[in-house]
Order: sequence, then C-alpha cells, then structure tokens
Amino acid sequence: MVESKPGWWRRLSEGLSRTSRQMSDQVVKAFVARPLDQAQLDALEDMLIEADLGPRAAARIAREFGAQRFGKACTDVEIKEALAEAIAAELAPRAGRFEPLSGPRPYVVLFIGVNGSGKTTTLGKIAADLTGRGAKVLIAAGDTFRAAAVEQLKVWSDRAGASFISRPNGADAAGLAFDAARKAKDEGFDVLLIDTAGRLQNKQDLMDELTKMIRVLRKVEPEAPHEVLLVLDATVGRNALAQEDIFGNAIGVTGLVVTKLDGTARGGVLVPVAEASDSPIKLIGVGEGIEDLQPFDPAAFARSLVGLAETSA
Ligand SMILES: Nc1nc2c(ncn2[C@@H]2O[C@H](COP(=O)(O)OP(=O)(O)O)[C@@H](O)[C@H]2O)c(=O)[nH]1
Ligand SMILES: [Mg+2]
Repeated sequence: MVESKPGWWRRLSEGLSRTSRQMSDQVVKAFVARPLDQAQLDALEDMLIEADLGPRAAARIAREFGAQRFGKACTDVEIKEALAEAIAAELAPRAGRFEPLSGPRPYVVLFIGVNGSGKTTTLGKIAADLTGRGAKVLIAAGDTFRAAAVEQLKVWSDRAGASFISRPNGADAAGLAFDAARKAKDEGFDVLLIDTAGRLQNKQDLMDELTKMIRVLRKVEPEAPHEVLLVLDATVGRNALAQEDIFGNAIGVTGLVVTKLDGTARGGVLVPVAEASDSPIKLIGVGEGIEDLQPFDPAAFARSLVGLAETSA
C-alpha cells in the first residue's frame, strides 16, 4: 500500500481543516456544556448533513449519540470523540487496502474517472511512493486523447524515476496498454500504472475504450488489471456518486480513491460515497503535493474530520 510518510497526520488534518473548522465551530456553538436535548440533537444532525454525510448516516449518528448522551452535559471534546467514533464505525466496513507490491508481478493498475478528478496526479503520487520503496515501475500514458495529458504524466514519471511509455496524440489506447503490459512482463517490472482518458467524444466511446484496454491487457496477463482504481473528486460532493454508478457498472472497479478532500468543507461526503459504493475506499488525496496521498484509515480520517488530535490523551 502507499506508505504513510512522516508528517502524515499533519497533512491529513490540514487537508481536512476546512471541514473540521466548520464542524468544530458548530459543535462549540450548539453544545456549550448544557444537558443534551432534542434541539441540540437536531442541530447535530443538520451539521452532519451540511458536512455532506448524507441524511441516513446523519440520522443514525445523531440517534446513536442521543442514546448515549441524552440529558447529560458534555464538553466539546467529548462530543467530538463520540462523533469521530460514530463516523469511523460508518466507514470501517468500507475501507480497503491498496497493496501493489504484495500481488503478482507485474501488478497492473488502471486509473479511471472523469476529467479533472485527479487520475494523473494520483498515479504520479503512487509511482513516487513505489519507486521510493525500490520498486521498478512502468507508467503508461493511456490518456492519448489530449497531448497535454501525456506531458503532465511525463513530468510525474521523471520526478518518480519511473519508466514511461506513450504514443502520439490520438493513438489507440488499447494498443498502448498491450505494449505496456508486454514490456512490463518482458523487462521484469514490479508494477505497471496505466493512466486513461476521462472523456472521449461521448460516454459510450469512453466505456468502449476502457473495456477494450482491459480485454487486450488480459491477452498478456490473464489476471490483469489487478486493480482498477476509480478516482473521485470530493469537491463535486454527492455528484461523485453518479460517477461511481457509471464507471462501476461498466468497468469492474476494485477500489476508490477520493481526492481533493483539502478543497472542500464537506469532507463528510466520504460517508455516503462509501455507503453507496460496491468497492472499498483505498486511498485519499489531501493535497496536490507528492506526499499528499494516503491509505484510507477510517479512524484517523474521522478524528481529523471533526478536528481532534491524532490519538485521545
Ligand atoms: N487540492 C488538491 N488538488 C488535487 C488533488 N488531486 C489532484 N488535484 C488537482 O486536480 C487537478 C486535476 O488533476 P489531474 O490529475 O490532472 O486529473 P485527471 O484529469 O483525472 O488526470 C490538478 O490541478 C491536480 O493538481 C488533491 O488531493 N488535492
Ligand atoms: Mg489526466
């Protein structure tokens, strides 16, 4: 899996600070050490909905919280602790691990998602993490639709010290995937990371291209791709759910990456996304930097989201 780098907690909590600031302010405002009553519970539920946790999870969490605390006065830290636990409990069954170095070699990873969701950036961050751990990484520039996409990926590839394979603009992405898989196999690469287009002339063309890429990969490696990561942009909020539907149904997604959690005050959107998804959340993006991709740790995420420190004292 992507390793947690030094300073990961700071990156996570800074990344989630837009959401946690908002939640903290509201917790303090709504619950200043008076016995918990129904009005406060309603305020809590509204706050969770505002942070995009979705009405169902918000109701469950508020109910659970009320069952434990009704009629008791509590400090803001106690409230946050209880909230973090409830949010983590919602997310825990929906977390998965991305472990490209524990699988077969070459381990083939396909990145899919709409334009701008963060596919190329996520791929670049993963490449850097893997080469940093001594893995031999090949990157395939499967977004042949836009010339700029290839250049952007090449920059990430050079930075990571990975090998790179591309084709001229407009070339067949499936052909490139095939050549990349052959090269990865023949030359003993540990991991093959394949970028894809987020948009073609229309949605059907894109789905056809992705299924064709998968089909030809399997001619080289019957088990490939070992991982299909769907990259979702948290700042689009619940619209991400629709993307999961489209890609999830057409292409077999094995894991989600939720990016740009630093760019929204509604980081709680992870909860309804996790709830609706058939595949687990494996990684989260909390910034544009090379180290701003993290394994998804529900407990750490939930604590950070409500503005708590790394561990309880
Ligand atoms: N703030 C922030 N920006 C991100 C994150 N991930 C990606 N981005 C930015 O989102 C934009 C689109 O990313 P890109 O990887 O090109 O998306 P793609 O079209 O899916 O390949 C770029 O400007 C990235 O720097 C993240 O976790 N946080
Ligand atoms: Mg891209």
